[in-house]
Order: sequence, then C-alpha cells, then structure tokens
Amino acid sequence: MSETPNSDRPNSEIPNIEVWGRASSSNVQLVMWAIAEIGLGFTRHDAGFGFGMNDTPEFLAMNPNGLIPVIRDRTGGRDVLMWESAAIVRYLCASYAPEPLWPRDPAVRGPLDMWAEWAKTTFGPAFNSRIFWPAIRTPAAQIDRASLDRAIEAMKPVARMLDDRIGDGPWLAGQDFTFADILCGGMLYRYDSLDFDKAETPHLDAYYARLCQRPAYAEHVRVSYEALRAT
Ligand SMILES: N[C@@H](CCC(=O)N[C@@H](CS)C(=O)NCC(=O)O)C(=O)O
Repeated sequence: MSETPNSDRPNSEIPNIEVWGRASSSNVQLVMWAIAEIGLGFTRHDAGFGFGMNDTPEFLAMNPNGLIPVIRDRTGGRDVLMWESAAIVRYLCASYAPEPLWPRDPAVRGPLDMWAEWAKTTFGPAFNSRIFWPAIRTPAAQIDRASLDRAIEAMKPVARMLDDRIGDGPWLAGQDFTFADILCGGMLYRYDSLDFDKAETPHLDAYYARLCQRPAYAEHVRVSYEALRAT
C-alpha cells in the first residue's frame, strides 16, 4: 500500500480526509476532485485493482461491499466513515464547502442534485458499464461487438440530454460551479478520450473544455486509465 499525503497543507485546522482507493478509479476521482475543489487536506491510500487490500478483513470492516472509495473524517472530534462516492461528495460539500459550491437553499440544490443523481444512475452506467468496460476492460476476443454497437447508439440521446441542459452554461447551475458539476463532470474525461461514434454535442464539448481548465480536474480526474486496459 502506498500513500500520497497532501503535504502542501501544513495548517492542522484544515480537515485531513483519509481516502482509500487508487487514483485510476473513476469513483475515487469524484471524491478527490471534491476534496481539491473545497481545499481540504487528504491522505490517500492506494487500494483496489492492482493494489489489492479491498478484500482484507480490515477493509471489509470499513466497507462490506469491498469497493473503493472509502473515506474517514476525524475532523474536530468526528469519526465519520463512509463509502459510496456520490454520498461522500455530498457529505464533504455539506460539511465544508462554501456557497455556491454547496448551495444551502434546498430549492437551488435539489434540482441540481437531480442532475447529479441522473449522472450517477443514467449517464454513468450507459457509458461506463456498457461502453467503457467492454471497450477497455474486456479482452479483444471477448468483446461482443453487436452489444457494444447498441450501447453506442443508446448513448447518443443520453449525451444530447446533458448537452441541452448545459447549453451555454458555463456550468450546470448557470454562472456558478457546484457539486453537481463534480458528480456530472467526473465521467467526461473518459467519455471524451475514448474513441467511439458519439452524438454531436457542442455544448458538452465546450463544458468539458472548461472543466479541463480547472486545476483540480486536471490533477484528479484526467488520470490515465491505461493500467486498466485488458491485454
Ligand atoms: N457505487 C460505488 C461503486 C464503487 C466501485 O464500483 N468502485 C470500483 C472502482 S471505480 C471498485 O472498487 N472496483 C474494485 C477494485 O478496484 O478493485 C461508488 O460510487 O462508490
């Protein structure tokens, strides 16, 4: 297990979030991106594919699913242990993010959270499970081309839906960058960089280009997935 302490943050007042999970995991990336946007300290322990550890009794005691990410927050007498990346992002934002990253008004936050949830439950599976996994993580001889082609067609209206919503943006909420951009934008690096037949989505392309200008996105989300490629 290797560790990546965030040593630029000497101030002990800044929460230091302990994170378990490899940097190449898209779900870990959501959490790391949120941590960086909020400006929290962190200590990340590599775990999961290629690093192991997530099947040990110690890890399973933290997350009985045996999946990454897991976080522990011991700030100010808390001892909060969590898994499920979207829930973790919401927890970190609700605890530590200023407005407008985490809108306090439920009437503002709710409709944004709807898009965040849609990204996790609709865009994510349509792309990650049905296109990224078969294309990248499946040995070439085992790829079901017909099924992959159907998934690629099915992805087009999903991508167009996000394109319509973003419009001129610049962000999902309009002028303000919020937690919903983290939960929606986290998957766009893989979506953009994987070469397949995509819908024309000029607004989504411009949105992705804006995300790439954010240092936290460049550092924590645009992480090579070559190590995940099936041989
Ligand atoms: N719904 C969970 C899914 C977690 C998940 O599937 N994690 C993957 C990595 S992205 C994992 O742990 N894979 C096993 C491994 O890396 O060994 C979340 O959002 O946190």
